[in-house]
Amino acid sequence: MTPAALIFDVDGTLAETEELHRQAFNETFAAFGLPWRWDRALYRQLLAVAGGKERLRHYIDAYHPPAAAAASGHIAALHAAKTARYTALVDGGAARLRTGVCRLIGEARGQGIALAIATTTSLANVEALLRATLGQDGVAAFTAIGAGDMVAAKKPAPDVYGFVLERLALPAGRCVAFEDSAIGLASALAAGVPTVVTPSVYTDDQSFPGALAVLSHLGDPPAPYRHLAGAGAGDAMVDLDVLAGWLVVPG
Ligand code: XBP
Ligand code: MG
Repeated sequence: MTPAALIFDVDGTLAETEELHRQAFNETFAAFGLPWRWDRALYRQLLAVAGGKERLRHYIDAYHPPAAAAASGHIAALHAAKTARYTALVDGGAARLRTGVCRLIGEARGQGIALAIATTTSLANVEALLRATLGQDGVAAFTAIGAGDMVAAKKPAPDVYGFVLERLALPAGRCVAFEDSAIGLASALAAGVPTVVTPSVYTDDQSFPGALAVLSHLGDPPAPYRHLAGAGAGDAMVDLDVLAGWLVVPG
């Protein structure tokens, strides 16, 4: 069954953006005079909490960093400054789409298959990334965008997928989600959306039970994916025909 819509996670899935988020957080801490620095090992742990504001709150509560009391009342301001830094990095061309993403999005657009976004990151970040990588009409190519605080509970809760499915007016089982993390997979599966996982630099140590397929990336003709688990052992890239073969026709 050809999918009726493709729903993409953003960070780690469309592009390897987490190092840019980390850089934006650290530059913001320095600009606010906070003696905090998130190195890669710490950031890997902090990514267990989705959403920048939630991650900051968790860091303050769980790690008791210096100046936490003064900073706790300013999480919204810290996060707004971080978003401005992140979008400036992306506007400047610092992010590029992962292998196969542009090809699959182009194929879906060509065949009139709906595209959607389900992410915990802020809407401004999503729009900056889509514009920087797909061009000025990149945002308009997506029928539905679920982002940031549009829902009450972030991933791993299913809310953002529920939000997007409602706007697409499609049943979950006719769509395919693309995620890079265990919490993203949990969110999509809890909403009933079959999910392809392409682990990213910060999630390559996680496991993905219940995924339709786990692949190194979506693949392109000169760069076949590495099959990691589930469907797709004999294929080289994910396209609409391949996805149609993986989707179970509802009985
Ligand atoms: C990944 C995230 C995000 C970003 C930070 O989102 O957890 O929180 O790290 O984004 P996803 P904000 O994989 O769902 O795209 O600072 O804008 O919240
Ligand atoms: Mg992600």
